[in-house]
Amino acid sequence: MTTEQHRTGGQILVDQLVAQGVERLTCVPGESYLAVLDALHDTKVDVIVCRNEGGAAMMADAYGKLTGRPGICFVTRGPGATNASAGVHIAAQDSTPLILFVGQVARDMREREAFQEVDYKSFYGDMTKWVVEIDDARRIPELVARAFRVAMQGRPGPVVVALPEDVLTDHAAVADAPHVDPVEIWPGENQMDQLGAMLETAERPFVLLGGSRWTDGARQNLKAWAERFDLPVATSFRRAHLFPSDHPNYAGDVGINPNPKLAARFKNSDLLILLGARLSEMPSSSYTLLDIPTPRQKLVHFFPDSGEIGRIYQPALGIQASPIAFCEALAKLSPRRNRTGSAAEAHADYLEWSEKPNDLPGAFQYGRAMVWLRERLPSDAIICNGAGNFTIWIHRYYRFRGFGTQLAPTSGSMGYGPPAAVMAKRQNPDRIVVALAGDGDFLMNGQEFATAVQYDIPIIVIILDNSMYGTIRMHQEREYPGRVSATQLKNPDFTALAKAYGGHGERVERSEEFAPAFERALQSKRPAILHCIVDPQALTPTMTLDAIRQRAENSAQAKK
Ligand SMILES: Cc1ncc(C[n+]2csc(CCOP(=O)(O)OP(=O)(O)O)c2C)c(N)n1
Repeated sequence: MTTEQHRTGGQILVDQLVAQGVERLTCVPGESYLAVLDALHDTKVDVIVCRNEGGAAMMADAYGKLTGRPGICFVTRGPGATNASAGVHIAAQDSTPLILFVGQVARDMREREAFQEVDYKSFYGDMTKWVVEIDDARRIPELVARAFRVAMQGRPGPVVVALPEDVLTDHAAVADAPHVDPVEIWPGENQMDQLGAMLETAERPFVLLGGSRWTDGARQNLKAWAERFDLPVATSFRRAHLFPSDHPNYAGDVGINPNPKLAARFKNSDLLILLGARLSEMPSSSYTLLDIPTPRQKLVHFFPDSGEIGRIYQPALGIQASPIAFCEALAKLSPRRNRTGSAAEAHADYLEWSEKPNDLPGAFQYGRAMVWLRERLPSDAIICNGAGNFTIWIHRYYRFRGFGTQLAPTSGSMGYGPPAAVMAKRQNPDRIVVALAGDGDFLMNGQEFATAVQYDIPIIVIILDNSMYGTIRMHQEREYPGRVSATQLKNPDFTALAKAYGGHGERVERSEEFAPAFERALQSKRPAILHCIVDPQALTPTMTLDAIRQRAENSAQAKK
């Protein structure tokens, strides 16, 4: 819609969102952007009002991950903006398109440290792709269209748009900007020929997928290519949904403490193809999997932004291309010799590693619950989580099959699961959406359970309660055995909390209680919490708390 009638800045802004196809957004209201809230009143945009800006921004990140279009989040100035930074940082490290609209003090008050004034360029400058403060209502269409493009184009990421209060109440006559789509970046033909030649001579090729800008179609093309060349394909930390785990070429998840056989296969490859992945600290086992700056194996790095190519690892062949484009180009590559790659062997290693969790101390076996979930949940169920040791079981024992089924921060931020689940279920009301959360993790953004109740969004939150910040306790026991400091938690009764919020709540103390409790949660058709009691000894799938402490004490003793 192009209109040049007089509108308020708030109306112009909301019309730009509608022009960009925004169907829903998240916010915590503030007096700094009332004119936007007023303009939203007359639209069909689904406005999800949240309880904390961190949760609101994480929901927007989840929208960006699910759709590839920017998640939109509105917050007020000052404390609203600083709270939201939790989600903005995730979007930055996870390469998620997101636009955070922030209220700002009126133009004539700037630079006085007016009420809740923040200099957004310096606060957000290092964490985002672009920060802009719109100081003329007539420029809203231009700058909002650019914000969408910047958020999606190249390597996606967050953009912050600051809105001085009086710009939003100003009137202007200005035309709307057109709908924008990110430019696809195509690999050159000679680059694809070079890749083809490298594949012909490679004996131990290995493919690692990661990053954003993927689509189901890109994944299909990639699968067909991997099958033709018999390539083992692994996924990067928290990107497991980029390849079906039940596919015979799937080699597993290169995350924290990967399968040693997978790490060895990775290291011993002679041709390593990174598709969309950055291979940052977590998936590279703290930068030990690949030599820096020159890997021993021939490295081919596809990435949608040339700024990332050769940033850490100097590739033999760098190709700037977006996943849709490069996967389409892969369709043209066919093997010229009969290949007997190592895909089947890699998949067998993966199955062996991920099949059966060990039993650990405690009446509730989290590992068994995870295996039950992987068998019970349909392939399109969406699994969300934040950070903590409880996620190790998800990465290792759950099998992500459908595209877009994993919503988890590669940035390792706690508190992501519940808000991400709210957005995932709002977007996909017919799919099962489960958030797994540690007891510490849940209370980082557990307030968004109220949002699920408010909008009748029946997510299921599974809380793994071991009465501590377990991950940090694990590190503490390794570095300072027996000196427990600031890692113990006294938790609320999460079942009662779920009920107090207006949801369904159940306590699970024994393994056999889990399945029926999950089914009842599903049948309740209400937001639900399953409060699962985990023995503090069950700290990792392979080592108890005591064993970790003992090992650290022994090695300290040996050093004396
Ligand atoms: C926002 C944020 N704050 C702090 C941390 C550091 N941190 C990583 S894991 C963790 C503990 C998680 O505890 P919990 O959720 O109870 O899960 P557990 O490790 O016990 O399974 C902490 C504090 C973080 N990753 N993110």
